[in-house]
Amino acid sequence: MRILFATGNENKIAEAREVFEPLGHTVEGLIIDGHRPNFDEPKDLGIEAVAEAKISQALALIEGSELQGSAILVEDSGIFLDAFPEWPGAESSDVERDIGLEGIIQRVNQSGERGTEYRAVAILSSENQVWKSQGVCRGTISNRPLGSNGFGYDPIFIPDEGDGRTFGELSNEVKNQISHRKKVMEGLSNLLKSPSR
Ligand code: ITT
Repeated sequence: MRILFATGNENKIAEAREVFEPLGHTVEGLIIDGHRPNFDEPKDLGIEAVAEAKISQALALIEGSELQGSAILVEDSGIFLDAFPEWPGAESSDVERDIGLEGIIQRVNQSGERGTEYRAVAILSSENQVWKSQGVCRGTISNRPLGSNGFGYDPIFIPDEGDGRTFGELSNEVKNQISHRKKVMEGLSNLLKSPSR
């Protein structure tokens, strides 16, 4: 299946490829009139609502074009700090921009609670069928940013399933074995393989 991923984040595309390509699918960014489309995101309603909003807008955009009927993938994700329920969540990229990773570490230090998780919701739609999946990756927030691999919060995220290093320090290969994105994309690929399809 040729999957068009409606995202402006190249890292997400690379991570989705790692899961889908070994299964014989291709993944590329959705481009309309030469541009990655921008979507209205109801961030106050959470990542699942944002993913739902992205898929309906993406499907509306390709209706009537030569892309109609293509497999469209969307994903919304964020980091959730145990100390602050549902925060930053769907606002993760805005909060990262506004207070930075140091600002996050400061708040975590003040709270004394270092537990956290990445969550992702992905939706795939093809030929009037829709599949939805969720992925979670538990971890703790480090005392300082370490490493430059990955993106976003990776330099301060120490996955429980790792060896004590941050995702920023671990290779993309290791991240892609245990991350929320790996889990959410694997969930979708399992649904695609299931006999009910
Ligand atoms: P699209 O909406 O265009 O797909 P985006 O980067 O804006 O791309 P989101 O709205 O889903 O993506 O926001 C995800 C944010 O959550 C991202 O910018 C990071 O701040 C954080 N995040 C999610 N997954 C992450 C990961 O694997 N590593 C590091 N940070 C991540």
